[in-house]
Amino acid sequence: MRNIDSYTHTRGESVYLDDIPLTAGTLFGAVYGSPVAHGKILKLDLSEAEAMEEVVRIFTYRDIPGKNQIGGIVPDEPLLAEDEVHYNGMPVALVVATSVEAAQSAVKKIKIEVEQHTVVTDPRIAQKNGSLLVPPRTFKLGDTQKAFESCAHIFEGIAETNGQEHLYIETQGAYALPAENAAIKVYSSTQGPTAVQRHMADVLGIPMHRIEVDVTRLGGGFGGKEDQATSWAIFCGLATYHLKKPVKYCLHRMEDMRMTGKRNPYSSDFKIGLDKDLKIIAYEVTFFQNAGAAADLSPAVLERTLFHCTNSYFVPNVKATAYSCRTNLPPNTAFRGFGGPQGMFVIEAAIAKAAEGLGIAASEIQKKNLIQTGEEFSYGQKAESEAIVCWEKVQSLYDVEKIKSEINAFNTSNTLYKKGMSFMPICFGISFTKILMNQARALVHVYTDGSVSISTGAVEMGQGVNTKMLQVAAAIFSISPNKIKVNSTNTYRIANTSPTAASAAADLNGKAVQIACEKILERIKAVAAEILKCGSSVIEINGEKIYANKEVADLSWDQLVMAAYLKRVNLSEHGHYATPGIHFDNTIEKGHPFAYHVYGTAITTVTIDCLRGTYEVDAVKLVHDFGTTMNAIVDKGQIEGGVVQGIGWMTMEEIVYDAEGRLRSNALSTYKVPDIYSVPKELNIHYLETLNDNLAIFRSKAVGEPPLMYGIGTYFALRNAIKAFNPNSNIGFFAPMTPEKLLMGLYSSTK
Ligand code: MTE
Ligand code: LUZ
Ligand code: MOS
Repeated sequence: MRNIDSYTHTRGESVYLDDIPLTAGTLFGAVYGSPVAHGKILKLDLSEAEAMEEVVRIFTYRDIPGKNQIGGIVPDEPLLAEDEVHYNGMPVALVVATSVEAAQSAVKKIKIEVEQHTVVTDPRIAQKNGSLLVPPRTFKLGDTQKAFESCAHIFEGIAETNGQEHLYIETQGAYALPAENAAIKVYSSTQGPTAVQRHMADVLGIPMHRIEVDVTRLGGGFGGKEDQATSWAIFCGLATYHLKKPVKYCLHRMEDMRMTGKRNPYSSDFKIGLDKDLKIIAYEVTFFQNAGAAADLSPAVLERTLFHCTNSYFVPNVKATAYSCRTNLPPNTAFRGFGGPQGMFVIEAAIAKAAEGLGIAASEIQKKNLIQTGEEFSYGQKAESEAIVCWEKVQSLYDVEKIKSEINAFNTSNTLYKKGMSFMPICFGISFTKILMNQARALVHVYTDGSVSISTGAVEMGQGVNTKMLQVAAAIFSISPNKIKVNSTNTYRIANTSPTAASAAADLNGKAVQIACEKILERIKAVAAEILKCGSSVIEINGEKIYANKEVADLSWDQLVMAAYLKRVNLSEHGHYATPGIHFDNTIEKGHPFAYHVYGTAITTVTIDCLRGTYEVDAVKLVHDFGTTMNAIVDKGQIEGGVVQGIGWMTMEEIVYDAEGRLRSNALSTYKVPDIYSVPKELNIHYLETLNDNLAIFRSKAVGEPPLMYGIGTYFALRNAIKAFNPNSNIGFFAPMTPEKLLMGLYSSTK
């Protein structure tokens, strides 16, 4: 089934925040962000801005009626700076004016005096200074120290990954409207409607039931709106609270890039030990996460880095330590993969280093260490593994031997162009690592004409979750999708939602829809049994027709629904689902945190131009573990988008902050994202259908985040191409592999 939004998307009729018709009297907000990254505010001069005729009011922290606090995991983030600033762009004041232009120009008239303090942008320096957001964490399995003694080969090194700008097409924004009895309705471009509601209630000092958050869809979120949509909504809410007027604020792209956090950059130390048969015996890793100036979601991101630090390999002795380091950058945050990709890059670097040291292909080590069913991850969960199946399927399906010999032939006959290839196995755990977040609710109404409406806590952001919700209801009731409508995500209809994140929205909300539909169906079937004078158990509904004892009855779905209504049967249901069987004890860092894992393997081939340092991705060919996909088209879109986003992170997207903590890559002219030319010339996806039971909705495994990690393969394919040109290149493991870095790598030498 096609994405239900495709019709309105292609006609330009889909409604995003900025498409909501404005109510008369709407005012416009703009935030004044600190011009320096660290210091003490000595003086804030608003006078010139306030004197502007179009300026209605300028708010500072003094205008906050409740708590000046929006920290989610750690309460360490004020909505508006009080007497200190901790990053360039940190909100200091909110201007509200009669037009967008006036608000923006008033912001430019605000003056500030700041006593500047030392700016730290490097997580290793922050760690040395003892500047951590939360205490460090260590995951341990076996005894690495002892194991290293018996290793035939040991390799050590450093690996670094940079951040990544979310670059959702729709920037952050919100629109707040006053409602009666001092309530506020907020349209917000957020993945977490409840987070907006809860934090706004705290900041305004009012109960949550007075705040209605409504989300139709996002023009992309990618994690950037899991936590960081909140402040913009509260700014609008704060102004509405005081002025009793509708207030809207959609960020300009450059404001968004400057003021919001990105994927957490990491710098890491690794040490890997192998035996003579290339089995990885021991792995030690220390992660220095660049968290930025406040915790935001970074401690949770850090946790997932630890969970995925051995990727899809079984390593019997692991010691992984992670530091969440406070720096003077905007608080970094969730981004597709949520720390997983950062952890996986490091073990892939370790394996590449070992392979180069031993003069073999990395795949020799990779394939020998793939995790098997029953083997244990460092956090105690036993694998139900598809790692080897995916790996072997890739070999046979895509004729890897032929690809290898073609690359060798190409590299022998070309001096200024080289090709490289890599294998990238992935393994990603599905569930929020915070157990309590793994719950969801859905509200299903069947109307008297037989049509159905669904509301859930899931937010549509392009990933097609609404289409999947609709499919669930259509399948359970066995009615046409045309009879069903999925509504906006609204905190008055669905309460206490977890954010749409962790790739788990379709599973959690889909199961809640299933539960609600099944309950209604049971009641409707009882009515059919009464009408047809038979037992409920012999009633079946199929394609809107009612069957009793396999015989079609003279009763349609629509008629049956009406009959149920006339009998005063409840045609609505509120379903609740909580993932069973998951647990984690962080005092010992062991448990069973994930409902299941998603596996896959990609082969990537690239060609590099050894004069210019430019490159092309020739092909990404992959085998992906879908369980049993419930929507092959939607899932294909997720894989394609994820792969290209991963390639962008690994090759061209380069976030640059200067020593003063100022973002230099602050526009699309200075920050390169993948475009149509960056898409691999060939992208083959094989749907591995696995029949094992799992906790996914209709056994269709979560697909949102995992494919991003295939992009890591491009980095290593490029590296192999460099080595084909210059085996002595001393290029390290520093992503992204920009053309500049690649060119330097080609002509560098260890000798
Ligand atoms: N796909 C699109 N088109 N837009 C997005 O913003 N976000 C990704 C992924 N795919 C995203 C996307 C991220 S970060 C997550 S966690 C999942 O979608 C969330 O949706 P799901 O739980 O329904 O998979
Ligand atoms: N968000 C979150 C996530 O709060 N917890 C998670 O475990 C997670 N995982 C992936 C993406 N977002
Ligand atoms: Mo996705 S990083 O869980 O929003």
